[in-house]
Amino acid sequence: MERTVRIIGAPMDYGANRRGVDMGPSAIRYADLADGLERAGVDPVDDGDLTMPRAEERDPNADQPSRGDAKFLREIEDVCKRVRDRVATTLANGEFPLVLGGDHSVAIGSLTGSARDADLGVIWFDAHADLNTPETSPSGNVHGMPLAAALGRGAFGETEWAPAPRLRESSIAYVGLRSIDDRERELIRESEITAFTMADIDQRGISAVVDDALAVATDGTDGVHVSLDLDWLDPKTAPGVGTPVRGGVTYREAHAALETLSRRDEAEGVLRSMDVVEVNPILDEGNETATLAAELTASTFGKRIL
Ligand code: B3U
Ligand code: MN
Ligand code: MN
Repeated sequence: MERTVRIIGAPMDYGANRRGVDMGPSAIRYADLADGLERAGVDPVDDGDLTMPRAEERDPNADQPSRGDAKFLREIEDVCKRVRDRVATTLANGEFPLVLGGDHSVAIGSLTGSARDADLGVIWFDAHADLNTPETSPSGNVHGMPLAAALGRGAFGETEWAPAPRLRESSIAYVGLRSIDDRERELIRESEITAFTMADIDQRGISAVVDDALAVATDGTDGVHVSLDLDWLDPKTAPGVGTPVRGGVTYREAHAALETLSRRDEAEGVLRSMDVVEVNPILDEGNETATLAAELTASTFGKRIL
């Protein structure tokens, strides 16, 4: 039986420092996502977009955490709870949830939903570590905090909605880090998270690194969540992102990484949920970043050259 992939659009930009990522779901759909998924051999079902007020209509500081700074926290909580419930329901129905962001704070919803009824492994493809808490964040932007939120770190630990019930640090692997804040560096070192930086990819090659990330995320877990932040790629290949950082993975490395996941999934069914985030069509050139996002997603579900 074909696998059903349920597309959940979350056009939210409350967590980013620049407007525009709210158009990400439209741009990725426009780039033939559904067609790519069909070619990959899965059955895409589009749930449409969650509705949410525009950021301009809201006060970013209406609801502040118990400590530190986190903008639009009330709005992000509202969206992430809905993403969480959609993701959990999709999984309960035996389908695969694919969340389209939106800024990376939607991952709080994907992670809490996917880790509701399963011990969850995570592979985090990103230039950034997204491990700031409201107390350590240099910006107050929640897209720099989703992993900390899902781990219940700092002020997030006092909320009922942010911590993911069955997510352990030791089941999380970063791939491709290259922009880490000083405080985050300490947090990563003190944590049990496994971090593969761009230097690891340079030295060992992308496939070996992804194999190791898979080993971390599958060890003692029931399934793996893939979080794909498009700023993981080099800005020459993916210019349409809010916070580009030079020195990212190439087009070929990105495809090789996701095909490595796909091959393992084909053999053992390890993948459970995915989000694709931080596509900013305003900053893009000819929708190329959204097109790349759609292609990489198709690769993850098994689309091959031959
Ligand atoms: N670490 C910085 C910058 C950042 C994180 N994620 C993105 N940018 N996209 C922060 O603001 O937390
Ligand atoms: Mn991110
Ligand atoms: Mn990033």
